[in-house]
Amino acid sequence: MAALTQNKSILSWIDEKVELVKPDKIVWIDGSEEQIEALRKEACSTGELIKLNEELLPDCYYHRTAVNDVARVEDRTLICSKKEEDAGPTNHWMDPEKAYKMVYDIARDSYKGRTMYVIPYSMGPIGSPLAKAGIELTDSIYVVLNMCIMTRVGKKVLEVLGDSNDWVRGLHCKCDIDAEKRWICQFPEDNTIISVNSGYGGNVLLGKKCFALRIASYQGKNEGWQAEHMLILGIENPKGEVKYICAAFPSACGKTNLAMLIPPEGYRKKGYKVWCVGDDISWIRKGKDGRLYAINPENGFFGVAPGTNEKSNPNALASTKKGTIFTNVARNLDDNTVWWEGLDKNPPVNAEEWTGNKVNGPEYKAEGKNLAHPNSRFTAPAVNCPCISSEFENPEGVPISAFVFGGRRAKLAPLVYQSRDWNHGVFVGSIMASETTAAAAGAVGVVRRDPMAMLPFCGYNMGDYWKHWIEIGKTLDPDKAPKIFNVNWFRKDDEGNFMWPGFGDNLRVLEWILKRCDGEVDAKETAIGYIPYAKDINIEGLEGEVSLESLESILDVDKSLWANETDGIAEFYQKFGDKLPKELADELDTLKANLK
Ligand code: GTP
Ligand code: SPV
Ligand code: MN
Repeated sequence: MAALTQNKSILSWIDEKVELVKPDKIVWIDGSEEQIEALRKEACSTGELIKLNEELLPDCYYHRTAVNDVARVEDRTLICSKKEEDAGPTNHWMDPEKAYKMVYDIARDSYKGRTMYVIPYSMGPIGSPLAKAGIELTDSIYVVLNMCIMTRVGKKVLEVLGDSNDWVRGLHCKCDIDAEKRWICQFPEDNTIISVNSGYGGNVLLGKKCFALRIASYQGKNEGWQAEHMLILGIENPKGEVKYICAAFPSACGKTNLAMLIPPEGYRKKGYKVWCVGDDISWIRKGKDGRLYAINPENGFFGVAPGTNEKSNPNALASTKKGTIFTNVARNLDDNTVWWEGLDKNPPVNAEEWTGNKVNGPEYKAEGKNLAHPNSRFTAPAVNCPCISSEFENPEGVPISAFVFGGRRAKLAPLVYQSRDWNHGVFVGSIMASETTAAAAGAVGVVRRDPMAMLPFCGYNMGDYWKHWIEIGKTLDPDKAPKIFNVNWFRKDDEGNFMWPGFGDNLRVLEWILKRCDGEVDAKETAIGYIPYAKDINIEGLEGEVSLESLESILDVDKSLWANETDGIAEFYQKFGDKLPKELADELDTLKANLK
């Protein structure tokens, strides 16, 4: 098939890779509906995809990954900078020369008998000053179809790119899905990503975590902008004014849910609305007016299925009703639809669990087993979302009023607190910790440090990344800089129950955050920052779920627990040696002094 571009840097790079992997043929993805439809048909004919009920779920497909390949693999995800120090103590590093040799040896000849798909894609609205292009080569139709939902794909991307060399190289080879030979390598200094032996989302949709976070965070450091693991939502008040918040939570800790929340009834009646700009990644840059602006570089949602239902996230559920690919959920064989834990209380009787075995759903559940994998996902077009923001395609992005950090902490972290200023806010982000989830392979529920929710996604030394945050702050007029907060929807009581209802009710906390940004409400100064007075969080309509006393207890700052925490922070900080910005060391000293 003829190439879709004359760009020499692209053509010569593809030639090299063709020589390496030896495909039978090459197909350029032009972004046309006809081509996409033909690929869906082909994938169905080989069993790679299963077409779902056309009436109930039009244009929706089902896919299963290998059972050993259901999540990101952090210990096989490498940052291959020339110097180990540039990857830093929180990344797995390999010398680039050694890494290229290792993955090329695995990739060599691996496309024999297969097709090479060339996907030109844009992260961000095509032509936006904040957007960037990439080319992904893959031997998987599933990857092509997911990329066509998650990014802007096709000819137009190449037209806008022209002869430029500023694009990210991505080579994905399924190989044999051998977990022992699975590697996800980022070469930030070469704008290159190579992924072998996986077929799971974050490992193979190279525009997402690999480019839009790992490579882009490195680019942002050099070019004066930021790539963050943050959702973007707009909150419209009854006067019709919209303010935007970016929030960073670790994987499977509530970004998609917060980004699309439905306001509680009392708020809806007053005229509050929430608009979703993005659910996972933000690219952020200072605008002409001196404020920070964010775009969502993605074009779809790769969301966690379990727990998504009509009550928790109706907008996400609605987004999955057409043109969606479901991965590793369960199938209802009676009507050829999908099911997952937390969708409803009726697991299908005639079911196929996520690995493909036919089971009786209710009986299977009674044995305590899951029908869907805990990290099963939907890939849904952003345009499907009923609350998608009118600014979603705005090439300039939206102005940010607040940054919110948050994690899953059963104890310690209060429902919400505000930092004293920018540098203290950077400190608050840097000391984030959260219980691990099924989004990455490994143990679940273990508390680990996850600064800015970027632990698995920062493409360079985290100490330099913190410095970059501090430097950005210096360029901002304090009146225009976003205010920085921390939230925790996951505090538990001694019986292990969540103390805060979460989901739509999180708007009650966001309202306090916006009031703080506008200087409309007082707060209590504590050792860790500003905490709301309980009376200032609106709990009207939450009768029976949250009392003023229980609210007070989730807002509580336990000094002895926090004193313990400072030991953990100090130990973590120590890993960074002289890469730790002095500003953060000073903030830690201040916190310790405040806790005395
Ligand atoms: P990634 O796509 O992996 O980056 O995840 P995410 O941060 O978008 O997480 P998501 O919104 O998909 O939520 C993950 C899980 O957290 C789901 O099972 C949700 O039901 C649960 N969850 C989300 N928000 C809340 C909340 O406010 N309270 C509680 N208790 N659970 C929540
Ligand atoms: C995450 O794990 O944070 C995700 C899913 O958003 S993945 O694309 O697999 O990274
Ligand atoms: Mn994510």
